[in-house]
Amino acid sequence: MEVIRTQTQVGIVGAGPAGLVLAHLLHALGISCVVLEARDRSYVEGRVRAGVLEQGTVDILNELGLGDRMRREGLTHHGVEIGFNGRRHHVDFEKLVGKTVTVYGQHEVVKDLIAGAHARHIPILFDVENVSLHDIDGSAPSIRYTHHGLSHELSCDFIGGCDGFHGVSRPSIPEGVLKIYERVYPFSWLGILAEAPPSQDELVYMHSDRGFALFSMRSPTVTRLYLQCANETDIADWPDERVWAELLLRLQCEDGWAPHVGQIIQKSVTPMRSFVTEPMQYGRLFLAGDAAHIVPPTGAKGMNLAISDVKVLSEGLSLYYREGAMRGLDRYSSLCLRRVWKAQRFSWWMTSMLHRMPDANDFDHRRQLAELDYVTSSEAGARTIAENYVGLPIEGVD
Ligand code: RFL
Ligand code: PHB
Repeated sequence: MEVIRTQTQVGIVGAGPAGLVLAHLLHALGISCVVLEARDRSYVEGRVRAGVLEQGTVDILNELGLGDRMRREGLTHHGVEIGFNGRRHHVDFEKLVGKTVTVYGQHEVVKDLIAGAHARHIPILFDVENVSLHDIDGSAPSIRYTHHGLSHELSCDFIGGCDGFHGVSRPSIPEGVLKIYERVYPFSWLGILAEAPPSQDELVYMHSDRGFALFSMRSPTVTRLYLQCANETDIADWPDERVWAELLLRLQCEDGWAPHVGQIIQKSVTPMRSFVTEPMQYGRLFLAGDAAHIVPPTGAKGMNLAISDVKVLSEGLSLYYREGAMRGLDRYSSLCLRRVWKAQRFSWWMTSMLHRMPDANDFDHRRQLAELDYVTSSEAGARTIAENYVGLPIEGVD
């Protein structure tokens, strides 16, 4: 079959937050790119996932001129609440570390990024199939794919592997090159979106004897809630009434606070995993976001890490195209991994502190309660949550 050959400077696989932000950062630097996405636009724009943006993420979106709707519709949160033994305790980010976070759905970010890409004529091809990477260890890599039944080959200088945990980029690296670090947790999260106004304006991370629950939100009319559940959970066993009954039991507080109940409009089960691949680069392929690392969602770090990775990558590419220097790209993996491991540590720690561990004995549980008591009653304890939750600084390549 005839192959249609095209060329760009950076080929990007995946139109999630990592791939789309990378495309915008490169466009702003005058570097050409093409984004290849396996799914269709409405699927990508409708995928309900993360909701908390660190200040650094908000700054990047604003600097790219993509923050208008986020500034209008996003909710600024000055802290979170940590609950246990029927009481909620406020962790005041603004007071402790002088920063805030913004609650704005990942799929809203993705919609803004795609609309912005169209307005700026940044090419995104949806519905591509049979994506494969070639010559990634040489100086002229390429990406082959089919689109609307036609075969294509995209030649490029570099490839951004932004295709998530199940993509083709990571498996394209020869065996034996990468070291994988992994932990799978003995529980999952059942998440819902509900048409109910949030009953308070901060998130609540609640440890209860029945398991963890999280109260979050998406807008003044939509609440987002999660429940710790068993790994083999079949969503069919969780009709709406059971979900609400369990949420109310876990979240109930001595002061009478509870979430407002409403129509459930989305329900899904997410397994929990910590995963890091080292290095995040092979030859001219750079892995970014979930393609390189996964965190359990308890620390709200996944999308933020995806965006900080591509910020570092764009700086390395900028140095290359401005000065012909590889030094930024050579530091990409080690710079990202320093931050990634700290986010891994925080996400693992929040997960361990807040969930009921199926194999924990009474001693473990009392220690867990003491830890919750410590971080909510000591300023030093609360500050470590605040500093990590709002996001550690993103180091520059130079
Ligand atoms: P994505 O978003 O998975 O995007 C990858 C894209 O690549 C496409 N793709 C391919 N394209 C072409 N060819 C192929 N062969 C391809 N294979 C795959 C996919 O279709 C997809 O469009 O990865 P990216 O960009 O690295 O972004 C990562 C984030 O999506 C993820 O880390 C977060 O959603 C994690 N996460 C959270 N992160 C936060 O920062 N804050 C949060 O509050 C937060 N909460 C969450 C979360 C994730 C959750 N779930 C569902 C896993 C809450 C939940 C419940
Ligand atoms: C969400 O609103 O989806 C959310 C918030 C905080 C988390 C995870 C998910 O830690």
